[in-house]
Amino acid sequence: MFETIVALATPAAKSALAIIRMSGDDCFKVVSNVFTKDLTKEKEKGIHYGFIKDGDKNIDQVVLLVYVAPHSFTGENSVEIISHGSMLIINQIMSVLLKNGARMATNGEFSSRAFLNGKIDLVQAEAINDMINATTLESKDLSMVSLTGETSKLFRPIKDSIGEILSHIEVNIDYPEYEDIEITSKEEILEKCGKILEKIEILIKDGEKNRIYKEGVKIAIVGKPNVGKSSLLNALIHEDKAIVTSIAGTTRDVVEGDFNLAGVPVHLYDTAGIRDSEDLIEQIGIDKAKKAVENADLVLFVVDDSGIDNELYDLIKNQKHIIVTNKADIISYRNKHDIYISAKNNDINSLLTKIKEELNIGEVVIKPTFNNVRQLGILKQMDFYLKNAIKDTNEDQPIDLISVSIMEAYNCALDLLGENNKNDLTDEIFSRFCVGK
Ligand SMILES: Nc1nc2c(ncn2[C@@H]2O[C@H](COP(=O)(O)OP(=O)(O)O)[C@@H](O)[C@H]2O)c(=O)[nH]1
Ligand SMILES: [Mg+2]
Repeated sequence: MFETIVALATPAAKSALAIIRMSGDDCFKVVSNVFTKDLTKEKEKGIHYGFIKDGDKNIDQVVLLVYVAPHSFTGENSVEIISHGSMLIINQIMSVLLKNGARMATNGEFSSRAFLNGKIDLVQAEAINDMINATTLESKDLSMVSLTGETSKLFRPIKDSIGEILSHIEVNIDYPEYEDIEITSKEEILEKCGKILEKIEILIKDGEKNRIYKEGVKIAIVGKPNVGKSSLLNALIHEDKAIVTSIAGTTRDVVEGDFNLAGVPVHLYDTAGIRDSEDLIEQIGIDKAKKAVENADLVLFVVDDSGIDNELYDLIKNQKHIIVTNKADIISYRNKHDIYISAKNNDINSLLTKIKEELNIGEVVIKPTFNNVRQLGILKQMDFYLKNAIKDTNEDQPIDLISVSIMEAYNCALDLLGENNKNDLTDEIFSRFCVGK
């Protein structure tokens, strides 16, 4: 029995129309309490026009989209109320629905129900959330592939073949007197586990390549005061976000900005010139800058013709970094292998190319991949357990020990698609979704 849940699916802001979404066993009954027609008696479910009422009072003129289970996103009876997009109206409709038996949906509860009712698997559910949160087209397109179920389809045969090995091993354990079965099985285990491992490793490799489009990268800009760090941030994000002056110490706080680098969402941190300072406010900025640098995937170490600050360079030299010489427009000499830019003149293409090279950003290949942290983590665990199984088999360990590792790999496979302990696992995942999705 699923309670009837309700949420606003469109932004809580003034707009032409708003969509209030409902789902649950008693959904039609709840809506009928507040609608001009009794939906439970209507033969045609589809689209209905009428008024939402609080008692005798009309609240708004609306259109209802009525979905009958299992033909809805959640797999339950569902209604979408299309109302006028005023917050006053939306709040009134919501409160009259709550008064009549619905309750507010929690984050991701609609998707969670679709999952629990078997309409989508966990990878598809995650894809919906990833798609809503995508900030580049490439990242959205990658999620779209998973949303259609392509990614899960790719993985199911792998899961099934692990299950098959397990059932063969069961025969060996249950009938140990047939010694020749065990000998063939050992070879079989090695061959089959080897093949599966190969496939898993390809999935990990592809996923790692695409992960960057989902997660994005963090780049910190570091350098002495006045070398042009803020100018570089502004040039990269095409916006005058950080204040640029010729006064050293202008940037006190870390200024952040985003841009799209060939489909990869890049998050930039323009740091305060890191130097010893008596000024308390500046010192706080410097501490924050150091933190941003530690967390960065790449550091742009900006210099001008005043040379390198070695103390500062020591701070970042063990991290992935690029030394960038700025103010190329007023510097006449050139060292062959260095990167020269002019942030002020937006002449930064050589740096963009170098960043792509350092972070391995090429053309995105849109194909089914497991590319979020959870999915890749599980694939890596599977890789570990299968390698264990192969090692134990090679060392002639007892078959029941080998089967423990294979069983672990199988459990991981179930986790990946969300077929294990549905309830515990998903609460955590769906809580990251928006309300109304
Ligand atoms: N000639 C020249 N001046 C620049 C360039 N980039 C920045 N500047 C100047 O250098 C000064 C310091 O720039 P700013 O971006 O505030 O440096 P920050 O302290 O490192 O953030 C400003 O006067 C900028 O106009 C550049 O590419 N060429
Ligand atoms: Mg600055």
